[in-house]
Amino acid sequence: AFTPTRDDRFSFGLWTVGWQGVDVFGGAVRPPLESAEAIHRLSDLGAYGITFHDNDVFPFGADQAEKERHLAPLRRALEETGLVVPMVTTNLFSHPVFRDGGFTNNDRDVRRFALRKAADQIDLAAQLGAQVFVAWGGREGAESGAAKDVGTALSRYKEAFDVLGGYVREQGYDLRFAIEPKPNEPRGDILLPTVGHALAFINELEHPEMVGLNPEVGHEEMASLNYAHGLAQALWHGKLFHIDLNGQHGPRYDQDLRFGAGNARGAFWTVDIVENGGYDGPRHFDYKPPRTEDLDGVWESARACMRNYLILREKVRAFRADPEVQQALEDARVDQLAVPTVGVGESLADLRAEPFDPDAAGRRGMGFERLDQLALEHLYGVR
Ligand code: 3MF
Ligand code: MG
Ligand code: MG
Ligand code: MG
Repeated sequence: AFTPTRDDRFSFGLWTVGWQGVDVFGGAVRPPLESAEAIHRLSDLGAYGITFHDNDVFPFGADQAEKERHLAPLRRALEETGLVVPMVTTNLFSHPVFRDGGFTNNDRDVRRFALRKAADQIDLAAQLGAQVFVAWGGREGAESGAAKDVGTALSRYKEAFDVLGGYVREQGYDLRFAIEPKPNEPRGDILLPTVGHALAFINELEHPEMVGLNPEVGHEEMASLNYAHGLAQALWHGKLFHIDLNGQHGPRYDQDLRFGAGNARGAFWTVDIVENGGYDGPRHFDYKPPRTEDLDGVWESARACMRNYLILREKVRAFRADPEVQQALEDARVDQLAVPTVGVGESLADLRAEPFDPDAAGRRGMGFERLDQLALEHLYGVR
């Protein structure tokens, strides 16, 4: 029952299953994974797409011929499997040249290089039919105070999106940008740390309609924020262009657990908003198979991301279809929130003239505990 099909539109970053386990305390625990192999395995498991950074596929500094040598097997695997590439992104964080970031590096020559590197990857995105270009500015930030003039850095950040957006328009590419917020790691503090910061930033761009968000579960939860609420607000602004699904236990390092592990209750509400909130993009996983795992464990965890999503989708559907839940929603007056507070033709004068007994209204309970218990019982599998 919980076997994914292409219609479920599950996608994975090549850097997820391809992560060799290099972390700050130790080196690789797994061999490198060829992109063609990853594509075939993910296809067999039921995914419909893959995503990648430029340097997940070809080395930093590769010339056109070397790029093509690495892209050829990827293109072939895509053809053989029918997998698509809904999103690509640029690595502006691994090479030492990006030690102080790309688009907001204090060094102007590095910023110019970062723009060229991103533009090259935009061309590839268009060639592969990707519709979303993710920008995770992991090295855009600081560890200390005076080192980064934040306002000026935001001006350069804006400049980057304006220039790259202009390029996409000039070329006539069907491509939109999605900013991926993260509060910290690898920088002590990263610019555009949350969904809210990024939403406000987008309003200052030359073409705000071209730029939206790619929120990640773990990144919002690292900031103790509610991911499902972040998605809901991004949707409300028409800005949910892409998502990074994974698992996280509270505010600590970026755990990148498989989806459904970590905050399971949060995952339930995440699936609820993804399924019912009007999002129609890929269900994209950005997780890391833990370092404990060999390659079998890698595929087990990739399978589990999709399986957990489908399990939760079934639970969410059962929750929404449950007549007792529908009654509890009504008792909780959730539907009444949709009624405008001031009626058509009314003014504040009408509200001022209205009789109201706050003490009586203050005695009304909201019934939310009953409603939430029903949700938990669906999640815990007893309903
Ligand atoms: C880091 C991330 C990134 C981004 C990726 C763009 C390496 O915490 O989440 O993964 O998701 O750069 O998609
Ligand atoms: Mg991440
Ligand atoms: Mg993460
Ligand atoms: Mg991510």
